[in-house]
Amino acid sequence: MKNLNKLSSLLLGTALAATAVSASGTLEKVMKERGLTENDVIRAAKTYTPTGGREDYIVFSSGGQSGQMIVYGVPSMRILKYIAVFTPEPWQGYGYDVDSTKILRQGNIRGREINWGDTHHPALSEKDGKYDGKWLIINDKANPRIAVIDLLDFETKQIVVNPIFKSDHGGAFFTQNSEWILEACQYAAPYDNNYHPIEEYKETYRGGVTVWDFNPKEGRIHPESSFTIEMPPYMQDLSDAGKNASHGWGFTNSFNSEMYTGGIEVGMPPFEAGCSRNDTDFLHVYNWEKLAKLAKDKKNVKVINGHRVVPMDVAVKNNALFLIPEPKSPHGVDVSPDGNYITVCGKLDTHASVYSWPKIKKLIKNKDFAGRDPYGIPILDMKKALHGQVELGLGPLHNQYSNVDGEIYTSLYVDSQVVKWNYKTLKVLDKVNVHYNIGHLCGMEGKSADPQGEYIIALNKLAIDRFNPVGPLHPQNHQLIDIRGKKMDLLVDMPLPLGEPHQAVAIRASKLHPEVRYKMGTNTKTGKIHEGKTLAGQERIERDGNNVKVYATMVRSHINPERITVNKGDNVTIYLTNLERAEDETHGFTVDHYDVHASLEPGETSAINFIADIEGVFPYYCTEFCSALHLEMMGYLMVKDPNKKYVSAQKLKMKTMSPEELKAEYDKTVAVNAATDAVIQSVVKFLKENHYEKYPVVKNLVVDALDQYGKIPAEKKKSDEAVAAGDLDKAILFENMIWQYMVKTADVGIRAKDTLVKKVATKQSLSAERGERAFNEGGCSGCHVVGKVSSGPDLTGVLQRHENAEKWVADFIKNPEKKFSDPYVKAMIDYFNLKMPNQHMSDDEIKDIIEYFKWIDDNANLF
Ligand code: CUK
Ligand code: CUA
Repeated sequence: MKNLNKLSSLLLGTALAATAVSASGTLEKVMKERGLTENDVIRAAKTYTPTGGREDYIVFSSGGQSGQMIVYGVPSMRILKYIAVFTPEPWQGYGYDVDSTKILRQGNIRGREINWGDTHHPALSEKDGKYDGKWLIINDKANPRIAVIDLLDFETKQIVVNPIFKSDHGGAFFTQNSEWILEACQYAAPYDNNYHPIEEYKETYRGGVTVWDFNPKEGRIHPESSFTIEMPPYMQDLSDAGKNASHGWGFTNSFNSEMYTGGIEVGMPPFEAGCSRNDTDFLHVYNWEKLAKLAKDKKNVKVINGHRVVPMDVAVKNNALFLIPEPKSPHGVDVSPDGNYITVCGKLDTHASVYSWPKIKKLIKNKDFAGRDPYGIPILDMKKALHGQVELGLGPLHNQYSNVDGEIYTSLYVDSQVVKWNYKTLKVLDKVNVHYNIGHLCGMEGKSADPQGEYIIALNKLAIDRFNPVGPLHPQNHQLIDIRGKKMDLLVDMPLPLGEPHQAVAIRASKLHPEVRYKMGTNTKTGKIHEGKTLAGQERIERDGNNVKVYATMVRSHINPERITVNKGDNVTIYLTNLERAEDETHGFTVDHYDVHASLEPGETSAINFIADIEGVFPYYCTEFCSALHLEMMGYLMVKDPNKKYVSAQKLKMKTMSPEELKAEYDKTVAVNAATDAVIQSVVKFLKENHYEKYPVVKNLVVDALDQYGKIPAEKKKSDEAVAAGDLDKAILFENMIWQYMVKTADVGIRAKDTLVKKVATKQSLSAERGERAFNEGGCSGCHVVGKVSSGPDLTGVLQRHENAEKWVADFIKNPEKKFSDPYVKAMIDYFNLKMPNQHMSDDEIKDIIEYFKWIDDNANLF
C-alpha cells in the first residue's frame, strides 16, 4: 500500500514536469480540462485499477430489496457480480431452470411462493473468529429466512425458513467457528400461525433469537438440530456473537421494551412515539452454548411448528439469559476483536456505550442484579456493566474495527459522518463527511477477530446530488474512505442501482479460491453428479408416455440435438451439459416463448422443464455470445398437435452441384484443414518445448485447446464414412466441422502461446513495457509483426543490423524520410513497396521502443 502512495506522488511529480502519460494529453492538461485538483489525482491513483488488475479486498454487500447480493472490489469499487439469492435472476438461470428453482422454492412459506427478499446482514464464515473464505450467509427481513452461498462458485445453495418468526432483522451472525448462526427476530408476533388479538401482545406475542446449527464442512444449516431462545416482545434488533473472551455468548439489542403496540387508526400515537418513551431499552445477553446443550433435552423445550423453543423461564433458571439497559432505541451492537468490549449505539442518543465483558461476567457470577423485567429475566445494572460512554454526534448506528488496538469507526446517520474514536480510551479522534445519511459502514474484515484497517466503506441511505439525475428514485451511494492516514480521506463514490445496501462484509481477496470449471456433469446446486449428465455421443431423446426427456450437450458452437419434436401437451425436460473445459466459456439456453432459461458454466449440467402447451415451431438457442459461430448455436423445438392433420408443402426444385464441383470443394476443404493443422502442430510443439504445464493459466488454456482438438477424429471418421458411401456433400460438412474445431483449437492455442511467451521471457523493464505499448498503439504494429515478415520487415534482430544501431533506429523512427535514400532502406522500400511513415513518436517513446527491441532480442527464440 505504501507503494501506491509512492506511485501517486511519482505520477504527480512527473506530471508537473509535463511528461506525456497518454496519447491525448499530459496529466496537467487532463487535470485542467476536467477541473481536477492534485488531491483528486492522488485519490484517482489510489483507486484506479488498470485493465487486468486485481483487487485487494472483495466486498459482499446486501442488495436490500432486490433480494440479491452484490460483489465488488476494493480499492477500485468495480462491481464483479450479483448473486441471486431470494429473487429469480434470469442471467444466471436462477428460478428459470429446474435445479435453481428448487433452491428458490426452499424459501416457500406456508406453501406460498415468495419471489423477493429484503436482504440486510451478510456474514462470512469464521475460524477462530477470522474469515476463512468458505461460506457466506444473509438474512431476509421481510420473510424470515437465511440463505447460504458457497464461495467456491458464488452460488446460493440453501434457503432456510424460520418456522416461528414472522420477521427477522438481527441475522445472520456466525459464531467464531461457524458452528452456529444467530438470527434475531424483529417485529414480535405470535410463534404459532394463528390469529391473536393485539390486546394480548404481552401474553402471546414473542421475540427471540434462533440459533441455527451450521455444519462448516458441508456448508449447510440443519434445521432439525436448531432451536430458538424465547424472548419478550421487545422488538429484538441487531445482534452479534461473542468471540474469544466472550465466545459462547450472544448479544442482541431491542427497541421496544415499552411493549407499545401503536394504533393511529384508533387515536393512539404512532409506534415511533410509544417505542421511544423509556430512556433505555434492553441489551439481551444469552449463553447460547449452554442453551444448545439444554435444548437437547425434551423437557427443556416446547415444540412449535415442529421447531424447538427454549422458554424464557428455562433460560432464566439456568442462568443463561440476562438484560442490560442501553440508551433508548439502540441499533448496532458490535463485539470487539478480543471479545472484551461490546459497543452499542443508540439512534436517539448522541453517545456510544461501551460495555465491559469482564464486568458483565462478574455481575452474572455474583448474581448482582438491579431487578427483573415483567417476565422474570434478571436485569444487570447499566452503570456497573459499562466501561464508559462517549459523545460521538447525532444518530450513531453501526461500528467497525481496524487493525489499530482500540480504534473503532462509527456511522452517524443524522450528522452524515463517519467518526473514528477509541473504545478503550473513549476519545474521539477524527470525523469525515459522507453523502448522505450513512447506515452501515464496512471495514476490511472489520468485524472479524482480525480486522485489517486500510479502508472503510460508507453505505449511505441517500445520494441526493451526487450523481447525474436518473429520476426520483436515486442510486444508493457507497463511498470508499482511506483510513491509513491520521485523517480519514474520502476517495471515491460508487452508485449502486439495485437496492438498499444495509450491510456489507469485506474479505482479503487472497482468501478466496473460487473454481473456474465444474467436474463434468455437476449439478451445481447439490455439488453431486446430475441425473441428466450427458457426454458427447450420449445425446438422445427419450419418451415415456407424455414425458419427454432430452439429453443434450453444448459445446462451441452447437447444441446436440438440433431438432426436438414433441406433441402438444407433453411434459418436456431438457437436460443440458456444457462440455467445455475452457475458462469463462459459458453457454446459455432458452426455448423461445416458454419462459425458461439456463446458464451453463463449463462442466455444468442443468435442466429446464415446461409443458409444451402451445403448438408451433420454437427456436432454441445459446444466449451467451460464446464464439464466432454463436448465432449458429441453435435448434428447433417443434410442437405438433396430435389431433390435427398437417398437409405437407410442395417441394421446391433447386439446382445442385455437379460431382466434379463437389470433388473440387471437398479437396479444397481437406487441403485447408491440413494447412491449419500444420499451424496447430507448430504451436503445440512450442508449448511443449517451453513446458506449458508449469503455468496454471497456460495449462488451463491448453486443456481447453486439446479438448477441442480431441473432437476431430470422430468427425474425420464420419467424413471418411461419407466419402466411402459416395456422399461428398455430407463429407464436406463434416470437414467443415473439423475446420471449426481446428479454428477453436488454434484460437485458444495461440492465446496460450502468447501467454506462455510472457511467462518464460525475461521480465520486461518498465521502459520496455511502455515501449511495447507505444509500438502497438502508435501504429508500428500495423506493418511489423514480431517474429514474422509481414507488410514490413521482422524487427527481431534489428539492433544487430546496423552500425551504431540504437542511434540509427532512433533516428529512423524520428525522421524516416531522411533515410529513404540509404541503400538498405531503399532496398526495403522496393521489396515491400511501402515507405515507413513518420509516427511522430516523442524522444521518450523512441527510447522505450528501443528498450522493447532489446527485450525482443533477448527472447528471440520465443518469437
Ligand atoms: S440495518 Cu439498515 S442501517 Cu437492517 Cu443493519 Cu442498520
Ligand atoms: Cu454458446 Cu453462444
